[in-house]
Amino acid sequence: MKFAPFSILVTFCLIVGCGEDAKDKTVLPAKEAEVAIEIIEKDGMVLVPGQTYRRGNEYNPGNDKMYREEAPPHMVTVSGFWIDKYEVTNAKFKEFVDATGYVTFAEKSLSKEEFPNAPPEQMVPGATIFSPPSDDIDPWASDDAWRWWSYTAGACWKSPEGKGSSIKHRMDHPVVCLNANDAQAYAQWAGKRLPTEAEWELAARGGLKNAMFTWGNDPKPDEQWMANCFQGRFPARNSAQDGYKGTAPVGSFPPNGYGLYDMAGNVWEICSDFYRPDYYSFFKQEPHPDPTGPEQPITNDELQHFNRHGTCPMPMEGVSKLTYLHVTKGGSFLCHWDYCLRYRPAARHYAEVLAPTNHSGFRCVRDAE
Ligand SMILES: [Ca+2]
Ligand SMILES: [Ca+2]
Repeated sequence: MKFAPFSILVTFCLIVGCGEDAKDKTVLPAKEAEVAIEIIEKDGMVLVPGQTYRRGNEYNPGNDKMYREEAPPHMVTVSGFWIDKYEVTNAKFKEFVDATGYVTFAEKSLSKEEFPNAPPEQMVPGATIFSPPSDDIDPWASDDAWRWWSYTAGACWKSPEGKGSSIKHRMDHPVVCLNANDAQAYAQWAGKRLPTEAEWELAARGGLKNAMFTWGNDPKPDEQWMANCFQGRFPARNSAQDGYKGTAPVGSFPPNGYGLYDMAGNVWEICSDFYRPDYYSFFKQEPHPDPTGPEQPITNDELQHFNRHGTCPMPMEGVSKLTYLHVTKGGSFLCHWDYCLRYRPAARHYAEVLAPTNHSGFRCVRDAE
């Protein structure tokens, strides 16, 4: 594998699925919300009432559509909160930058302290960008995700594909190429905060109980794509049957039961919790009130272990013993039915503070009074 300054955030979706036409027999029938949901909206945010719900999924090795890190399911209680109706857009993030002069992580040169082994040419500002090969490859043939990701000099929120790219015609698309600290800085400026994983999943479920998707259990009801994801052969052949090869303008797909858009697909959404794949196995008290994630980031030794299961990045040599992974939820325009069926409320993934990418963004929440 070629050297890259970042640890491999993109072992990404190596736990894989079954044939295109397979329907999962273990999926429960979707229950429609038992009570009609009254959508309460204010200032671009929607109120999610406090409640107890079943978070996560059973992991069944015969069920390739649900992944190990989602198990075991457990009951959590979440206090009421307001959540942004849409992912934060480029336009909104620009307002923040214009008002504050904030400089994101991807716009700064890398430090020798953080990347002691990186060659000088890779110490320049940039981000990790989806760069598919020109010909079909077998994504399962190796765990080297650098076959479709590359560290791209000059890539940042306002040039999401690197030098020469622009957001000029994408102001209503979700902002990308940020890390959790950038997202938190925006949230603070906006008088909000990042959601916890428990809040985010509850909001994504949209009032449905145990449904596989934010809209129910049918992957494509009435032959309609319900989320911006990846169709075709991952990673080289993106047929974009849903209309979008990359990000879509926020709100391009139907909302869920709470009136929230893009809680499935478009971009992954960074949460405040640190990520570890075995976090759900720690829950002994049910329902657990307002869980906020592991107290500490994951260590490099733990990453060595979990990486074998494909649910964590490779640890970086010579860097801090801690790796700052934050939970991301909801999947992105790169999630594929066969390859990474993570545009589901229970699905979990991670974003590295040291490795912003062009398929991760965020939205904010605020406590309900
Ligand atoms: Ca798409
Ligand atoms: Ca999303």
